[in-house]
Amino acid sequence: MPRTQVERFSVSHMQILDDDGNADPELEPKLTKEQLLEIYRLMFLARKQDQRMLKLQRQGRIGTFGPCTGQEASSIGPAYALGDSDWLVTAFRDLGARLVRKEPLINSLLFHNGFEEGNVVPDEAPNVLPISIIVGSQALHATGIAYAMKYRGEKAAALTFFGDGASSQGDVYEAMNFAGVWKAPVVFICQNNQWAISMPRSKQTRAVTLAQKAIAAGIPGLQVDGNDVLATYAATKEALARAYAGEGPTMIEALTYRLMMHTTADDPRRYRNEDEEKAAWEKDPIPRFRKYIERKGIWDAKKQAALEEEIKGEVDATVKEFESRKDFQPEILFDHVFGTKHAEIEEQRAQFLENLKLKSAKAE
Ligand SMILES: Cc1ncc(C[n+]2csc(CCOP(=O)(O)OP(=O)(O)O)c2C)c(N)n1
Ligand SMILES: [Mg+2]
Repeated sequence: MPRTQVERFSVSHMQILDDDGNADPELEPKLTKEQLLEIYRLMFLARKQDQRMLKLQRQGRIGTFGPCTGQEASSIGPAYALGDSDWLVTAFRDLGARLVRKEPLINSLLFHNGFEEGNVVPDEAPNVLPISIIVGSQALHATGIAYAMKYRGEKAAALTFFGDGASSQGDVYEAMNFAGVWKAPVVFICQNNQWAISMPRSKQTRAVTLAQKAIAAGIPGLQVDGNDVLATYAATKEALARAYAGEGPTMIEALTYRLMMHTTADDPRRYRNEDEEKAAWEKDPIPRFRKYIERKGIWDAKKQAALEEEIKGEVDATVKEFESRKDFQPEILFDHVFGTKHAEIEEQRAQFLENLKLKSAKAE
């Protein structure tokens, strides 16, 4: 019997802004001047907070964290596409996305100093899950949330981020596969930043793209220029429209680069060369988007100077507030496990508080 072709697949790539900040007029999303400036501000704020956190960590004033520098477009564009009823489910390098959803800036300092308060998302930050450190697990949470929303008949979606390394985890495939089967309204964003700690993309998988992993799950997959905030926004908007219409999940591979170290406990000079980093800095998403808004005539050097001043003030004030806080409650981690009180959790809380007392008595 001759072999017959039963299916054919392809993966497309989308880019809207070129390296010089020129947009393709046919693909350019319809964002107002205010929205464009808000996106730029958020990108700039995430960058400045990241830089400050690196200094604070080096001075021993906060703990380990994973810098997001270079990934502002792949994190902020998708989050900016969300509606208020949608959920954001992130890993540990998504400060930008969390700021879009109005998580207070101080949470990043609290969380990365080990205070559980940094995990508490206030009511004004709509539908944001705590940071997930377990690589890839958050994809399952997003599918679960999306399935629940579908079950309840809510017209909303869940957006989740994971890395190139996480794309090799079973959790991520299982999340995409189940979301496909259930037609759950999820948008999966794979931030392919070329590195998983010291593991380069070339050794991660022989797959030519990561977007093609969607094919095995039977869901649409697309690759976008992850340093082009218009492309990450537009691709996510499209995926969300499909999700709201009951057409199920989408996976987007956003090509970007981790410009800094994996975390502050890592030294990338031991495993990658400076030429590669230099080339990646040339593709920094922030100057590229700045050129775009300058070309539009809505941004200039004077506005930039004012923004830098304003953001410096905001970051300074946040650090000051963080360092003056003394009212931490280590046991609040037991407060949000279930929606209602649970006997076993309360028992654990009592034990935990008892142990804390013993520890501090020993220390005295
Ligand atoms: C299940 C699990 N395995 C290992 C780790 C340790 N770890 C933390 S980040 C990381 C690499 C993640 O790479 P990637 O998914 O590409 O995300 P990136 O750090 O580049 O944002 C590893 C192995 C972990 N946190 N969880
Ligand atoms: Mg990575």
